[in-house]
Amino acid sequence: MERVYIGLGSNLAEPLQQLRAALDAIAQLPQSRLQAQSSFYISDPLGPAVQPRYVNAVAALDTELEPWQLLDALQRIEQEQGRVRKAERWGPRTLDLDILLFGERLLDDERLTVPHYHMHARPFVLYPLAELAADLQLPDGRSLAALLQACPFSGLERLPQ
Ligand code: A4P
Ligand code: MG
Repeated sequence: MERVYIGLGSNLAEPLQQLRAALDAIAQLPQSRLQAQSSFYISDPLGPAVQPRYVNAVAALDTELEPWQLLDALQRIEQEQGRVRKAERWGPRTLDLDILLFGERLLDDERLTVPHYHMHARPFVLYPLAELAADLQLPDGRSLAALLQACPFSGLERLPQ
């Protein structure tokens, strides 16, 4: 079993329900056990686009799946409930599932970059992650605590459980 952290995000079509449904689907994954989920956090969209606010969360999963199998499974979940997209190109998303960390692995191929390339400076990733693993060390040796110190909580709103 390896410990995986998955980042969840949605800003369309009842984001909270999207994340809850995604967590249910993740809990059903084969050879895997959903161990914990963070609170839900609301934040303004990162990036230039004008779009609704996001709801984000992080899940901790123990799995025997290989990273590429897990990515396939997460993309299936995105498609099943999420990515009913219109023609619009840079629009908001119903569901985004990112593999943040996969055990101690460092991966970089055409499908998968782990640790996720955006996680180090995003409050809506780091703060929910810290709820689940405050003492976490990243495979590159950096501590989550150090990343948090450089990443103010500002703009995040934590929803009550
Ligand atoms: N891919 C590579 N590495 C990974 C990984 N570690 N986990 C590849 C998952 N996928 C990975 O993904 C595109 C490709 O990335 C996949 O086919 C996979 O092979 P995608 O989900 O279709 O694309 P995306 O999510 O639109 O792109 P990206 O760059 O992940 O978007 P971002 O940067 O995550 O932006 N603001 C707030 N407040 N909260 C948010 O959650 N999210 C975004 C999305 C923008 N602003 C936001 C939020
Ligand atoms: Mg993504």
